[in-house]
Amino acid sequence: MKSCMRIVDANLNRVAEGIRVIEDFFRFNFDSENNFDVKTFDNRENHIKLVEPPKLVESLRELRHKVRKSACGIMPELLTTRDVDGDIGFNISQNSRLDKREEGTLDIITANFKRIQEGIRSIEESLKSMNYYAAAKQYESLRYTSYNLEQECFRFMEEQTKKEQQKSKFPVTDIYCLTDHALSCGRSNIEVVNEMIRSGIKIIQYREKERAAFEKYRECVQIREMTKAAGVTFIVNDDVALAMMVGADGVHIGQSDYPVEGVRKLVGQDFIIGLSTHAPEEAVKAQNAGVDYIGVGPIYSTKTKKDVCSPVGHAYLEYVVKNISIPFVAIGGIKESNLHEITSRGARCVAMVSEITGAADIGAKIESIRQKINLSFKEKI
Ligand code: TZP
Ligand code: MG
Repeated sequence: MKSCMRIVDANLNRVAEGIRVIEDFFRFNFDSENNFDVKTFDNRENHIKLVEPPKLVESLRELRHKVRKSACGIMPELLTTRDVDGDIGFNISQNSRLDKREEGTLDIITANFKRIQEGIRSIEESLKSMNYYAAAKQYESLRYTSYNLEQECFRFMEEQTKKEQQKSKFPVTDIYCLTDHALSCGRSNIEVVNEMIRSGIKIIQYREKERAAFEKYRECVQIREMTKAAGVTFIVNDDVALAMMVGADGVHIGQSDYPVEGVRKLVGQDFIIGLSTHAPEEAVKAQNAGVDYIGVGPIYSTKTKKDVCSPVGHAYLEYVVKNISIPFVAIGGIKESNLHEITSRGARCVAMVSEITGAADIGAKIESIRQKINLSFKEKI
């Protein structure tokens, strides 16, 4: 009896604390209407009416109160049997790292819902063994409430993530392709771009150093048509005017080009601006200046870019993965053979020039790289 009371007491605290963690998350992350778009919460595809954060917080709060209240009949016994110092679980928990969370709030929400459900189940069983059958049934019903709430919270989070991804002008994708006629084994940029699009590439940059302006313009007009028809994001390297003239989606500039603030004035808010960066200070500055994505590199030495600085190595990539929240692409000397060194460090999007434009079979190369990237993400999960 005493041990069952201790189990109920410990689990009441565990469950209420678990609820509080989730409650606080929804309360403080979505504390104003600016942080979530109420109008979009009608998920028409699945005919599910999404529950908004204020209502979720209210329901969580109600559940927490019921968890506490349903045990008020045995509260005196619970407190007299409590023996924190005698709990062998404390030392075990202090010495374990099983509760270490991956970064990200989803992990915290998941773990705490599991804590709530497991805790309630434990309360139910102990109450039953002490013959508090009616109370056990009350807890059973609270456990079912928590299953529903878990689903509602996750639906909301999923929708929120989708919205955020849509807000970002940079596509969620794995490979960022660039052109380079000199490294395309005699194929034209148009042929190469065509292969890239056929292989499902979602973002392509026109990068051509050795061409006259008019020739570049002609190619870009054609690539714009092709990418538009395929729903592929089209970026032009270096030349803001050319990017705007051909109606590209964005421009990619370097550290010694016109400053981001100036370019933004020209291109407007809806245009993508990408910026090459080589060091933490440049990444932070780029993020603050409102660029839409950064290039991170050159990771390795490369012959493709002539005016290139020394390789930045893995340390800078690791810095960006950890500290920068805007999209980024790793670039410079990346091949299928060293790809794993990049993706295993958390890079989601990899930019390659020669490895893809120079491949005998561009489609097969992309497919093979893509498979390796997918495998690497699965390893991380
Ligand atoms: N910016 C930094 S390195 C680089 C650019 C455009 C060239 C990358 O080419 P490759 O062939 O993938 O090494
Ligand atoms: Mg440049």
